[in-house]
Amino acid sequence: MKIKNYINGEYVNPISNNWIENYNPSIGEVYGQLPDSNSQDVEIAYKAAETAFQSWSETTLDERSQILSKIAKLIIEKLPELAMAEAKDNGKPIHVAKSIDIPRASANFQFFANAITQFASEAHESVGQNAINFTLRQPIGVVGCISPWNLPLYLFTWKIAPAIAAGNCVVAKPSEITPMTAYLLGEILTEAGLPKGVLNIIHGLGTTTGQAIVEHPNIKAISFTGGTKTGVHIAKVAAPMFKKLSLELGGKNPAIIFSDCDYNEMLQTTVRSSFANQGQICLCGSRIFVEASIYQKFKTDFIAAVCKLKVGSPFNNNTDIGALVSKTHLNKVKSYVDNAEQYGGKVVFGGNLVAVESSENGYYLEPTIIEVNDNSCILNQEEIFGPVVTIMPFNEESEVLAMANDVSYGLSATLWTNDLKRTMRVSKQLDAGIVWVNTWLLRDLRTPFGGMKNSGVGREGGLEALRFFTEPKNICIKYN
Ligand code: TXE
Repeated sequence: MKIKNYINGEYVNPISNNWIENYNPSIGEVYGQLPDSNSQDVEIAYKAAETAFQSWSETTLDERSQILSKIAKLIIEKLPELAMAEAKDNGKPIHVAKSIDIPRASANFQFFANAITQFASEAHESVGQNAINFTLRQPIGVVGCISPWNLPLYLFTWKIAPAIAAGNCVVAKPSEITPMTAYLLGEILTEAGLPKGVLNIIHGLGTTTGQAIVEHPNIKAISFTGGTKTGVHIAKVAAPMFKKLSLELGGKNPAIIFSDCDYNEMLQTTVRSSFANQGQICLCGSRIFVEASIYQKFKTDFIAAVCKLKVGSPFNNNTDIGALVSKTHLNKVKSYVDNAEQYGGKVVFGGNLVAVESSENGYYLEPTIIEVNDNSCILNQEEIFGPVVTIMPFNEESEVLAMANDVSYGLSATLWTNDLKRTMRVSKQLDAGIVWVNTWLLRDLRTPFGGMKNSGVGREGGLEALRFFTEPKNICIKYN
């Protein structure tokens, strides 16, 4: 199975005719190839986007909205095929792809199909000066969207939908580790009648294809989701060209549990916030702080609940934890577990590789709980990004706040308490772009999404995304 680039509305081979192997992580085997695109392919994609821009930027909002809605509908029509492709490419349980990833990809298009019809800008009357100012929000031109492997179609569409809704043309690159659903999206774009060149999907490595997009002098904005190290690199390359940048990077999110919370709901949700998608979500709560008075009970109950999670093939409907995305990633995650003791932690549950029947070479790891007693340890400071969490007791609100914030990241935080005053006090002081109180990953697509500190710059979602993908121009008109 050969994946191709989607440029100017056509599937094409890479110029070099070089290919990269694509793995099925659930069995640890190569099952296809994807283009190893270079800067020439990026240039062709750029040219197609540039050519399409004038006409696309002048389409009516209604027309754009209808095409985006059509894409959303077609994604739902092809849900079984897309979910199967996502599970095979990424290792996630197929029921998760069916109920979360693919519906959300569709929702991203539908949301921005609606949002663009409601997008408005400001006007300012210069009182006493006989002048009126208004802000014209124009599309930027050709923009670059680069996405990661953990939620492949979900995060890819979260960028490209607002970009095209706002009237831009796009050169987009999905992760080379999970290219399949972005490839399949090409057919949907054609079927929905998206004009040629508006969205070009190009495959390849980050260091070549991704780098060529970021380096391209006429691609004027980059929306990136991925690792913090890559984000730092992209920021350095883009800064001298003054590109607009939206960077959604890693997280090391605290889950703070006070004894007055609704215990059962907290327990159930904490299992999910720890291990959903094999723990490979930047929003997972990977540092769990529990008030000392309920710590021992929590530890016992949490272990008992996690013990019930089934590690298995993504294609079994009763699988809770599928395969990790790649061998390299599995090795990275496992090395934290293997070195847990040296890092000051104690594995209290899990930690072993799992040999799944008839998929013995797949990349499976038990959900793992590590008890720590010092927030400054590596296990609490570095993003592990797998089915591994740490647990630790605390005594005081001020103490847990200090620990929650004592980390280089600032993406999200989860707070469990029924005390309203504490909710506000703690939420205001947390270094996080998103705080969930008594819930986790409850998403409203209108809200700003993104992080502080090393978790990135800029916000996606709702009007924030449409503002990012447009250039504000103030027009001042004097009258007598
Ligand atoms: O991500 P990369 P990796 C974290 C997680 C993980 C670590 C590394 O901790 O272990 O990052 O993962 C493209 N110019 N997250 O190495 O490399 C790349 O091709 C332009 C958190 O897999 O950042 C892919 O499309 N693009 C994260 C995308 O960047 C480049 C989700 C992301 O890959 C590039 C994933 C370059 N020089 C990992 N180098 C989250 N925030 O959710 C790479 N890319």
